[in-house]
Amino acid sequence: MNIKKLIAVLAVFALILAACDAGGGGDEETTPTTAATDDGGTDDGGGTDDGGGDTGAQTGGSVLDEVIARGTLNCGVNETLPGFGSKDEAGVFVGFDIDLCRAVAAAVLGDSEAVSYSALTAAQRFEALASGSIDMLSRNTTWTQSRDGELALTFAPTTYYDGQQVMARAADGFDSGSTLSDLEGAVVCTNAGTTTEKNITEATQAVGASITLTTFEDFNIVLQNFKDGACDAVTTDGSGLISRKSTDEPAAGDWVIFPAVPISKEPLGPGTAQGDALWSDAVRWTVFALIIAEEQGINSANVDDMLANPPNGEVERLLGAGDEKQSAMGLPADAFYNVISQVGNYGEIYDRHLTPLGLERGLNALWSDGGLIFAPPAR
Ligand SMILES: N[C@@H](CCC(=O)N[C@@H](CS)C(=O)NCC(=O)O)C(=O)O
Repeated sequence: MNIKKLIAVLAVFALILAACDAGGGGDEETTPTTAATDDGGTDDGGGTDDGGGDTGAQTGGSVLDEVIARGTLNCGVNETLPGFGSKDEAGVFVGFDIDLCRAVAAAVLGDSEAVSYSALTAAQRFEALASGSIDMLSRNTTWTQSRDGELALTFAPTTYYDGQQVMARAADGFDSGSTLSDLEGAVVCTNAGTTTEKNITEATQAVGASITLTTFEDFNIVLQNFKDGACDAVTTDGSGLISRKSTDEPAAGDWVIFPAVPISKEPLGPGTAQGDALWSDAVRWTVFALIIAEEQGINSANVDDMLANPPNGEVERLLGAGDEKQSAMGLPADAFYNVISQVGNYGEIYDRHLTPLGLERGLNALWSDGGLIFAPPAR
């Protein structure tokens, strides 16, 4: 373990103690630490470095080297969120966030199956990253300032733009037009260690509604309490509510999601431990490659044709031919060919896991279709 990782681990333990003292288990209300060992501002998702061997932050080797030497990517994921991260009947991890782990393994190792998954609750996820027990986190995690700073993460580009909503029972008089004011006197439940806890407290206070907020570590327990009637409402990312409504609602129409306009911004995406620019660039550019592939119309079915007859220079470079840019990042030249052929492009991943839940592209459409999904050029 290099010195930066050690500092980060100690800082996270201090944060966990502080959170326990506060009795909330949340990560947002902790005190600043000196853990930040950033690489100079490349974690803005905007790609301010040139990808040309930005190894200045490395002192004891990059996680990129560790993953290559190990031959397996350790990825921290969710197992309770169908569509994003869960296990299928055969016990295999599947979902949108799972495919992001698979894409990074394909880019770095040439094998999307070379992933060892760790199922983590929200409260466990940041310690797992700081301790080095996982190489990357891909678990419906919101990019926030305190997670960048106090918790020393580096976020990859946002892969799903979300917002927090509330779900309650139609039988209690709630409908899709309900507002936060209608929660007056309600017991509202969510899981600990999330952005959700603070958002709902601030948002209900702002409209003068008095609620009782109850948190549990595991979202399964949150839902069980909701089903048992101990919670009048549950709140989390809108996508999480839609996911669990699709699997847990007793009968169609029993549960309603409101308010119509989400109460927060929840940009979700993968994260890595701060201070390892080479590794965070590898994860970042894997996400960008998924997006550029969709922009360019490259998918898992036509990628061989695209490589044989690239329609333009960007496709040629992205797939590892011509003046490719992957080698200068410590990746194989064909890293993104492997990603697209084995996992597909961003739109394929979205359609495979999220479209079946009824989640429309909306904000998560490509920028060229009026959405927010954008990547810098592969040049
Ligand atoms: N995006 C929010 C919330 C993430 C979160 O943990 N959401 C819940 C509800 S969708 C969840 O994934 N629960 C699964 C679990 O607790 O295992 C954050 O990063 O704090």
